[in-house]
Amino acid sequence: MPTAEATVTIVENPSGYSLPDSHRRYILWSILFGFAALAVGVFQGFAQGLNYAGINIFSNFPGMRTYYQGLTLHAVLNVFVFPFAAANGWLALTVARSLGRNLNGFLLALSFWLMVAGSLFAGYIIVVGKASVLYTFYPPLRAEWPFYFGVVLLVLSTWTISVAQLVALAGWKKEHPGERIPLLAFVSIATYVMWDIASMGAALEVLFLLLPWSLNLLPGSDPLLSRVLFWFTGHQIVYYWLLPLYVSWYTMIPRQVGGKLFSDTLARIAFILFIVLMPVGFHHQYVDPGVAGYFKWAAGILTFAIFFPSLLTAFSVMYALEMGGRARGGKGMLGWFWRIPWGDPSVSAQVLAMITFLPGGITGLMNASVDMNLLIHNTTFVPGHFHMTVGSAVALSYFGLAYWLIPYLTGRELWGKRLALLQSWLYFVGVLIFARGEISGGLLGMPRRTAISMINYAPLPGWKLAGALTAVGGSLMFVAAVLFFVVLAMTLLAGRKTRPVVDLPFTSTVLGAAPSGNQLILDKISYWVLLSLTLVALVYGPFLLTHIPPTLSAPPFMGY
Ligand code: HEM
Ligand SMILES: [Cu+2]
Repeated sequence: MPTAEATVTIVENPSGYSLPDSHRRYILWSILFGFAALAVGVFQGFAQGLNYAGINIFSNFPGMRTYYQGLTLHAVLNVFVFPFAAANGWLALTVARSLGRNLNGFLLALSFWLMVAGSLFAGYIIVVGKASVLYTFYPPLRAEWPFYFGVVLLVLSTWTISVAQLVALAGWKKEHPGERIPLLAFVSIATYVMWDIASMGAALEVLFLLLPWSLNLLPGSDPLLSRVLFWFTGHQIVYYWLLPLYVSWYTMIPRQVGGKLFSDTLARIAFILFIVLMPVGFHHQYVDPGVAGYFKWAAGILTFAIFFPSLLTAFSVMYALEMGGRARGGKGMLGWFWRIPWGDPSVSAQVLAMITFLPGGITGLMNASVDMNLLIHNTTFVPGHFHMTVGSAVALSYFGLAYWLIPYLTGRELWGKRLALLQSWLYFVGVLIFARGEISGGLLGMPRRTAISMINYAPLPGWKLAGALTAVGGSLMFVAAVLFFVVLAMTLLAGRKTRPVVDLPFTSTVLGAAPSGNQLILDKISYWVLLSLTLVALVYGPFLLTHIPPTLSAPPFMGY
């Protein structure tokens, strides 16, 4: 095993960094705000799971008019507000800590309030039943303007954090000419830079097509162009959900399990690939008319390329887990696995999330295959897949992250460690049962986005078992999520005060970054952005050139 120590640290100045209280507060509030959104979202999820077993409880929720209203709320809260707010807090902290340099306090505050305002606008109009357009908001379905306005504010909130990060990086570079960017800052900033490019599609769609349309300033909508712009963002958003947890898996988990990160360079390359391999959104449109086969194949191939950085990640993480397990006495091919610190709820939640991510990733490859996709498109296979990715790899990892991060940010010890452990296992078992139900149902044609408890046609044989498993697994996930919120609330209210606060658990590296030579190019983020934009132009340019100007002729539909 190579033993060369890292030549460049994961963080600048590993000793003595202090986070001003006002910054700490905004970071904490941002993360808590995300969890609060999730708390509301999982109630809807519970109702949706039961729906697939033919049990209708959502009609009894106060103010709930249709199944779609709840489904919109579930997804907007769970995949927009929750991951945006949590990432804003988490990756603001990692950049500040790793550069040893505080982010701009005004921008931190601005980002938080934009998040709150955006959630209020979008949340209000969904709750009053005037924006049941699902989180994909495809025209000609039309929401009232506060929905689109809210979405704009949510995205602006994330861009504000990105600006704050880049300003801090520029300041750091001035004081450290020619030095490598500390790894933790690099991966955190790369995540946001990736998202800055990725969010352009939806930003253009909402600002120039949907928002003016909802204000009756445009004669109609262009469904095809809107879908193309949406999925440009809609694919890559999954990495904006996921990479903040990769930051934890690469730079924190190795330390937490008693191992080390294998290679600084490999980690940087993985994040760079996520920036470069941007334009694959067409793989969500395999069955869309109006998109030529060329685009679909280009997206299909690039999608398989994007699996490569995921394999790099799997390798790095397993290396660290094995190293940690062996250091704790694990022997043989797999004996180390049982020796990683399973008693630490932060570790157990995140490792269980990683395990769930394996079938999550594999089912993703199935979605991405042109021919397989025809079988499973718009069936429950799809939510089966993504509750193992965003619903677990992301959500369950955030639970694990919270188990040390909330004590770090509040100076209060984690309350109910055993409950936290139980919670992570329950969620893990729940999601596997849930996904088994959804996936098997999907293969039998069980439709997603359907109030199946209210249909007036007979379900196909096989849907019954699939639906029951969905409901049982979903209910376990729901209970587990509630337990998480109990642990979180009790930690905030009743956790024992511990001062002094310890540092972030960042890892050291087996193979560190080279301080000079070819590798310096890895840190030139602008090069990778340029490469990414070139690919985007190649894949999306021909479509846009033939499609623009848009045909704004579809009349609005508001049948909810
Ligand atoms: C208690 C845990 C949860 C349960 C029981 C649950 C259940 C469900 C079910 C049954 C559906 C499919 C509804 C349909 O197609 O008609 C669904 C959709 C969805 N869920 Fe969850 N979910 C949970 C947590 C989560 C989490 C943690 C996330 C993300 C972080 C998430 C994100 C989504 C999204 C994006 C959709 C798609 C909505 C759409 O098709 O428009 N869910 N959920
Ligand atoms: Cu995708």
